[in-house]
Amino acid sequence: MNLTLFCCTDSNGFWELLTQIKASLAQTPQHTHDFTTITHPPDLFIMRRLIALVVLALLSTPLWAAQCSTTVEANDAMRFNKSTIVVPKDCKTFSVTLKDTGTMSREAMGHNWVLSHTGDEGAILSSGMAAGLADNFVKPNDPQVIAHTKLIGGGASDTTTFSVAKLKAGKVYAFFCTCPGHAALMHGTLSLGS
Ligand SMILES: [Cu+2]
Repeated sequence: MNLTLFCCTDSNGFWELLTQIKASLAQTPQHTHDFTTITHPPDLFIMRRLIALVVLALLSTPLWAAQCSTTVEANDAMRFNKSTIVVPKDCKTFSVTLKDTGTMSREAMGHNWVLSHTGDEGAILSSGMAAGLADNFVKPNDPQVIAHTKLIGGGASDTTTFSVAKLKAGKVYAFFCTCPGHAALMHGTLSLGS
């Protein structure tokens, strides 16, 4: 079988590969039962070929596609499971899903995920505390907030999506939870990748 591995930038590669696979299968030599020689059992031969085809098909999938979303977990110990996020610059938008893996209620141990310029964090925490639980501890329409999820409790999740055009290369942004007292532990940085 003579298959060509396609460069990952060739979007037609997968279909061309399938065409080659089809042609190759048509040329598969017929195994006859000859009791004087030992040959592969036909089933094993076909199985090996199918496995090889699956591997080749996987190799031709678009591995270059940018990952334009991520999930951040928050827990009852007041922690995020990520401290850095890098946004691929090829993404038009980027989504962050906050997932609360704890069991405590939103009122007792609620968490959100808020993104801002690093210098704006203090003001956002203050105005968020004033806004209160009903507003997810984020001042409504706060221009300093680049993106934010709702405040969620154990078992819940929420997603926020923002335009990557809002991020500048070489700049470091802060993400944090604005539930009062949480940001000291629930804090990380986000930046635009190369
Ligand atoms: Cu929190």
